[in-house]
Amino acid sequence: MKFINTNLDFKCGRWRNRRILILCGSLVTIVLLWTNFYSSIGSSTSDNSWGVNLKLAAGQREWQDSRGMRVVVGHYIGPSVDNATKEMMNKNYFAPEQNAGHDGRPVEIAPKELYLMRRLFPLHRFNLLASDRIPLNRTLPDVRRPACKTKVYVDEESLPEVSVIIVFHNEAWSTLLRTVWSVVLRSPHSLLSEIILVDDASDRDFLKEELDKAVLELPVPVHIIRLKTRIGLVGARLAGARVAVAPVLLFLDAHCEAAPGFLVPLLAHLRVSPRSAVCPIIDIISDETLAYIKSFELHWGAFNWNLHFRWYTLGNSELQKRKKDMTAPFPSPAMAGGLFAIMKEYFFEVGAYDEKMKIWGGENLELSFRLWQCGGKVEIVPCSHIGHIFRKSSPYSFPGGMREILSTNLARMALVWMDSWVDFFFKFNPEVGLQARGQNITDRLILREKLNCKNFEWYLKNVWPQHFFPQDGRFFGRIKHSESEKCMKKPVSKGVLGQPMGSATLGICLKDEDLNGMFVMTEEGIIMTDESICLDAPQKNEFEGEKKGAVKVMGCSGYPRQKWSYNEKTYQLQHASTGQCLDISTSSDTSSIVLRTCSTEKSQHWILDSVAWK
Ligand code: UD2
Ligand code: MN
Repeated sequence: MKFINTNLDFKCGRWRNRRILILCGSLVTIVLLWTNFYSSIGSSTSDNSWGVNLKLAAGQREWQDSRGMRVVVGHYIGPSVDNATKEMMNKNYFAPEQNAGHDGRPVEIAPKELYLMRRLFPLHRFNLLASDRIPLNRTLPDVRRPACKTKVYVDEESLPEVSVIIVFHNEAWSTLLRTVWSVVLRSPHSLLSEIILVDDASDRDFLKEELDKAVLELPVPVHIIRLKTRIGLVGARLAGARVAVAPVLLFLDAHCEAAPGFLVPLLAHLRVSPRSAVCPIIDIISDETLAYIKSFELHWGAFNWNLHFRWYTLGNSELQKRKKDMTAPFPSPAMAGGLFAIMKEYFFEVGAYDEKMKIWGGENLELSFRLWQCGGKVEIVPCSHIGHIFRKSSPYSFPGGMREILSTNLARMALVWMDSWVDFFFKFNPEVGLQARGQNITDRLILREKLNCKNFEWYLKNVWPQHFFPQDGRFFGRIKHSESEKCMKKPVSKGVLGQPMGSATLGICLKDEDLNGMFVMTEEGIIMTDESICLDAPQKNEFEGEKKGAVKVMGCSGYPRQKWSYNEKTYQLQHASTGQCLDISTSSDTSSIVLRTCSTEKSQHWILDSVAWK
């Protein structure tokens, strides 16, 4: 797996590390772990935050990455605001200090204020005290690649204008208004028609008249739409989109900060690619310190077997394509969901959103599948950067129950777009399958028909050929070591991307309904499993010393060292680039998997034990 050098410089020291970003500053050390961000439905083993820190909170799990760095991944514990009084919730704590958070730097909280900081944190599940110190117009580092800074866009003045749509439910004053100000301060005003704020039935006092007054100070038209009852982000975004006057819609979460030069590259790309949802690189605003942190650029968005959104490193073939022009927009199988621009006319033509998706979740994959399958695209524009506060848990309520809502949204999306793979999804996530019963998806199926959309098999094959889902012609099931009757097992420790990584080992064979025990073998001989991890062994010339013959499980790269072939007669699994066979190590008690010269030894017998996936 390849990691990029992110060259962070926050003035308090320079750190270059290929695998982790360590942010200096007195308060925290942050290990960035790009993972998914929403709850694993029905599973307590979910790992689902975007940004990660080192403090363990209730309901969080912890792993060591392969270098022993501790990483913590939270999950959606919401709802509720722990012990917050009504008075606390309704108070606006905004009290900016001139240079706080200047240039995207972390905010330091004095020891005597730590108590207050901790009291306020649960209100929004980010450091409200820090956010409320930072002026609305703080400066940010220009994190773009040098080639992006000098890139010339033809006919910039004649780009289509944009309506920016920001939906919120009980957002903090400082983050909401900093989102708005960052857009205003960093956009050419000739291209910015309006900003539409859609209040999804917030109940905080300061989001009423006080907000009405505050937006009057802005030098561009800002409209506020107030929804009477809470409907969730899909309904709220639609309410904004319907009244937008500009040809382009730009959706943003309510806790973003647009970075220098973010707008023109998005609009310029829509001009050449009008049937596309174009996404910026989403940088990280730390939930602990509010520092602005440049994020990885060599990733694209997709999802795992449980349909949780994930960032994965680009494989070798995509990297080669991107290397030709690192400023060029590139396709992505899926979008994160919150930050994208799209032509208004096309957005409605392609079916906008599924209005029956309530509150939060699932709409990002639904839109991504629909775009790709119905002749459109999802693309990432690497010259556009916008920061977002990634939280480890959701601060607001999910009326009707979080699991029910998420399961319903995901079930609707899968039923409409995923064809045979809906069976795979429901089979291994029965609680989502349960929620699928009684869903009326007729409207969406008519839309799919009307738009003459392609099927999910086409999507997987063409948009995401590196996918690790089962499909016809691929083996799916357990890989069993015949002599010991044990099965190949995924390592529990996680690497920087949140993907399991480490030595390949054997463990007890898991049941048919347990996805953790399943592997896929492709026709090309790649042995892979959930989270885009592959069975990997070094090339011959790398075989030296103690690591001799070590077989690992790590991020799929597309390199020959991850190719294997299975001989049905001899039961051997042979490594393509070394010609050696998969065996187990007798010296260790953990039954690790190794490569050895192929022989007639029974310890080299493996059974590909198929499990039905649909
Ligand atoms: C991500 C997306 C988010 C959305 C979500 C899946 C990014 C950066 N964020 O989660 O946009 O696609 O995945 O649904 O890609 N909100 C309402 N009403 C509600 C709930 C939320 O208006 O009932 C607002 C909320 O105030 C925020 C936006 O919707 O401005 C997104 O919610 P989030 O920030 O909790 O979602 P996030 O970033 O975890
Ligand atoms: Mn968000």
